[in-house]
Amino acid sequence: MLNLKRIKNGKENIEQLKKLLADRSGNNLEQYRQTAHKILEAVKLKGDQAVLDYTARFDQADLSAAELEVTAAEIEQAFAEVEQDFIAALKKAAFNIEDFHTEQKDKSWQKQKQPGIITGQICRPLKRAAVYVPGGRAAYPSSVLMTVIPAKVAGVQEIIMLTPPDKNGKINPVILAAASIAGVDKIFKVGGAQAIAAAAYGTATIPAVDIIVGPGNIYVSMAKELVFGQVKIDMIAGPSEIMILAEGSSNPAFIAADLMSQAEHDPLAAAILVTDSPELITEVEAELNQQITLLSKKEIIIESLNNYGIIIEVENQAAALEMINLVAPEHLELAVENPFELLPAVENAGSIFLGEYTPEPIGDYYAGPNHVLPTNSTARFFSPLSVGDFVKYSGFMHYSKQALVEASSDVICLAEGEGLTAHANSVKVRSRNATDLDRND
Ligand code: HSO
Ligand code: ZN
Repeated sequence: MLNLKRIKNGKENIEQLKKLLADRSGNNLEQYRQTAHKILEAVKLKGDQAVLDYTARFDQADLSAAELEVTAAEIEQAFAEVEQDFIAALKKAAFNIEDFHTEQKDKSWQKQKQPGIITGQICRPLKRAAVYVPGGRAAYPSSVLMTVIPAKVAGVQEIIMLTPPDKNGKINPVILAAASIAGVDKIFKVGGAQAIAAAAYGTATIPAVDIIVGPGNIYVSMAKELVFGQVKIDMIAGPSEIMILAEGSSNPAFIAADLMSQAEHDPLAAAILVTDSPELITEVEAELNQQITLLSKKEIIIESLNNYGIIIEVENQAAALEMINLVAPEHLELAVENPFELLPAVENAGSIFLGEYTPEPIGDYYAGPNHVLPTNSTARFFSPLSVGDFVKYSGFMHYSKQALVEASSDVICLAEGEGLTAHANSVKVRSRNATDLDRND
């Protein structure tokens, strides 16, 4: 039933594999981009009215502007509808995520390089952030925690959430509960490109923000790309990926289970095993076929594994690590006995899971590191969502009169070298005045 692709160590095979993974995002995006553009323009022009019209058309929810914002009563009602155990688990996860992200906080600093010269950097939170939460199948309360908590830790003053309503104008109660636990300030019932437009440009009801984060469908992704520059955005996430490095002594049941844990997200998700043990490969394949019978998302997993399930057989661990760095997977499990020994050799991976008892889902939900991660080989240069995404920096400097005089000949030389005599003059008028230093120093 399951038929994963088998490839052998070799650069040309890896290039082919990377192409297979990259092609998952599809090539014909132009028509989505155009639709997103049309929606952005309409919301820019007509504000709330356009938001309400699109919500009626795409979500079949008839709302007035006054009904766009979720009320305190609706949140209270949501808590009443969600299981107590689920709330308690969300709170524990939120605690771990906050604890982890607190370590990421950056500080402002200044230093006196020499008498009369101070340089420094101010780190400030962005004022307003919007977190997008998709509706339907991909509405994950864990993603609410992962996107809101870093903003909170950064000190963002106002965090709004945007999420599409169902046709009765309701929001999934677990999403509301997670938003409240994470500390969202306002929640608006709007989804799709119209939500991104509202947050980028602002409407009478929805405030314009400085950054929009969170995954969404293709229209949301296109809209985010189009408003980039008007506001900041996080990366555009593609279908999920997991890569597992295993050895002969690894437990095949664990590996099969973890490959399928990511495959269940999306028929386009990719699951890759890399190992130097042919015996393990046979055992993992047997486990996959056995375990799948028990899983509720069988169809998705089968489609995903048959198209993007890949087993790479390598000669040794060094070759496996080379493959990993070439693929730059979103999630990497080092399901080996001494994972910490291999860690320094991992250059490209979004999130790394060390040891057989650290399955990927512990990171999806609970351990603390962020699960909004770079996909599609972009872990080569992108990072997980972090507190750093919600802050900005200003540099600053101070020169005393004497320090400026001392630097003046260099600066004048550089300015004149660029042909910018007004720049040179701005230094000259001061150093000329300052030659009589004992006057007021
Ligand atoms: N593995 C997904 C995140 C997620 N998993 C949410 C379960 N819920 C992308 O990192
Ligand atoms: Zn997941």
